[in-house]
Amino acid sequence: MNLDNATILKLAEHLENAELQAHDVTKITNDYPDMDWDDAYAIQDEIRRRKEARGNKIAGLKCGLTSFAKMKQMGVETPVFGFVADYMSRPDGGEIKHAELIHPKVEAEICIVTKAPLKGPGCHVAAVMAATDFVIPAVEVIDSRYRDFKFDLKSVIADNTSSSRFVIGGTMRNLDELDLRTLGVVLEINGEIRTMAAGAAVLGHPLAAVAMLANHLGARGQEIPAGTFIMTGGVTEAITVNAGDNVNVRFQDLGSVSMRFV
Ligand code: OOG
Ligand code: MG
Repeated sequence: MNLDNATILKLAEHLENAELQAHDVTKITNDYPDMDWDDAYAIQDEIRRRKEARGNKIAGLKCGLTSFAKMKQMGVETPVFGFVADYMSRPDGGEIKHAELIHPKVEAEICIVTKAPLKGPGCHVAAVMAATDFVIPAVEVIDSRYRDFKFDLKSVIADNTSSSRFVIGGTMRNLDELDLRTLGVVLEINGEIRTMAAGAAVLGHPLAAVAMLANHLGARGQEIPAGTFIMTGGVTEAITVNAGDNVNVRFQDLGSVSMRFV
C-alpha cells in the first residue's frame, strides 16, 4: 500500500459522494499516481463499509471487464471485482431515473447464485459448477463517476467498478439445463438490436470469472459465502442509454430482462 489511511478514507468519501450526488470527478490516479492495487481495493472496501454503516445491505458481488468486448472498449486486459448494494436493485420491467445517474450504460450479464462457499486459491470452473445453485440473467447499469467514462484499472476499482443499478429478471435455470458458452444474448434498445454475443465471450466460460473472483478474495483471506448472487460481467460492450430508452435483453433459455429509462 502506498496511500495512508487518511487518504484512503478521503478518496472513498470523494468517490461515494460523486455516486450519491450523480456528479463526475477526475480520475483519482491523476492526483495519486503511486496508488497500487491494494490501495484501490481498500478504497472500494471503505465505500462498502460506509454503505453498510448507513444500513445498506450488500446484494451481490460482481466481476467486470471479463469479456473481450469490454476489455477492448475500455482499453484494459485485467478483470476487476466489486459489489452491488440493495438500493441499486430495480424490478424487471421497471423504471430507472436517468437524472439520478451521470452517464449510464447497460450491459447484459449471466449471473449465478451459489449454494456452497467458494474459496481460492485454486478455485476453477468445475468447483464453481459444484457450488452453483442456479443461473439467472441480469442487466447491469454501470455509471463511472469519472469524467467521460475514462479511467484506468486502479481508478475504476476504487470507484466500485462503476456499480450503479442492476435488474434481475428472466427465469432461473439449473446449470445442467444450459450450455453457458453457447448461450446467446441479444441486447435491444427501443426495439432495435444494438449488440449480441454468446456466453463464451466472458473469459471462455462465464463461470471462469467466478473462479477468478474466488481466487482474488482467497488471496485476501476471504471467500464467497453460500447464497451469494454473482454477476459474471457484461458479455458485450456496454451501451449508452438516454432518458426515454426502453432496454430489452433476450437471453437464450433464460428469458428476457427489461427496463425503461425515464
Ligand atoms: C467497469 C465495470 C465493468 C463489466 O461487466 O464489465 C463491468 C466499467 O466498464 O465501467 O461491470
Ligand atoms: Mg458489469
